[in-house]
Amino acid sequence: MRTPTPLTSRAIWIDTDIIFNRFGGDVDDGLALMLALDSDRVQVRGISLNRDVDNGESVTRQLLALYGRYPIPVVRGADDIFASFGENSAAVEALAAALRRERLTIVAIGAATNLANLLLFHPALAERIDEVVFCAGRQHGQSFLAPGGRTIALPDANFDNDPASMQRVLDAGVPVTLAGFEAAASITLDGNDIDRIRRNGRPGDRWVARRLALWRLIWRLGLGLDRFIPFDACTLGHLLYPECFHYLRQVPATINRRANDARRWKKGAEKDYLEVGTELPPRWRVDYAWRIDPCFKPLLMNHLLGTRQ
Ligand SMILES: [Ca+2]
Repeated sequence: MRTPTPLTSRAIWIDTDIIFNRFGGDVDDGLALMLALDSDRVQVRGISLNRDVDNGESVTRQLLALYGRYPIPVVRGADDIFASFGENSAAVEALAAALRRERLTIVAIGAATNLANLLLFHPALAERIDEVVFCAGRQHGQSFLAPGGRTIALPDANFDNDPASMQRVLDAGVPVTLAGFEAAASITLDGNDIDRIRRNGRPGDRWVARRLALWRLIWRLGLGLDRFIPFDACTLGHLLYPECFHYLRQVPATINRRANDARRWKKGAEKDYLEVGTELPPRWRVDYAWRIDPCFKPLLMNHLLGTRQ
C-alpha cells in the first residue's frame, strides 16, 4: 500500500555515499537527508548506498531514527564504486521495484555506479525516471575554488570517482539536472549556524552539531575558511526550492579531458571533466544549476532545525 502524500509532494529516491560520522568525511549527505526528511515537498521512497556501505547503512539508520517521520527502506549498493559496474545489488533491485510501482525522481549524491547498474540490468526502467539530479558537473573550463578560500581546486568527486557510470546514465537519455559545486558555492554554513543546531534541543542535534563543527575545522585547516559549503544539501534543495535556483536549461554537456587540476584527490596528469556550455558539442543536454539566491539559506536552516513550514 502506498503512503498517502500531500498533493504537492514529489516521490524521490536518494542514492548516497553518506559518511557523516567519520572524521575527515564530508557531512553534506547527512544534511541532505535531514533536509529531505523534514520537507513535505518530497516523500523519500528509499535510500540506496554506495561506497563504504557498512558505515553508510549504520549512520543512515541513525539519522532516520532521529529525524525520520515515516518508514524508509535503506538498501546497500556498490561498496567498491571503482570496480562494481556490472554487479547487481540489493540497491538496484529495490530501486527497480520502486520504479515499477511509480515514477521517481532520483537524487544522486554519490557516484553514479548504482544508477548505471540499474540501467544495465533494467534498461526499460529509464523511462520511469522523471529526473536524476546529480551533485556534479561544471561550466566549461571552471575550477572548483571555494569563494574566499585558498586557491586549491576541489575535485568533482561524484563524477571523478566513476566517470564511466555517469556517462552511462547520460547515454540512457534520462532527464538530468546537474546541481553541483558552482550552485552550492553560493551557500555556506558557519559557526552561528552550527550553534543554532547545537542549541536546538532535539535528541540528535548536539551530535549533528559536533559532526558539523569537525567538518568546519577541516575546511579551516585545508582551505583557510571558517565555514563550509553543504554541497549535497544544495543538490536536494533544487527539488524543494527551484525558485531560489538559477539554471542554464537544456545546455549542451560533454566530457572533456585535460590537465588534472585536483591532483590531491585524483591521481594522473590528466583527468576527465563533465562540462556544460553553449559552445560545447551537444553530446547530451542537461539542466545546469549555476547559482542559488540567498532565499535558500534560511529555508535550509529551518529544515535542519525542524521548523518546517
Ligand atoms: Ca555525497
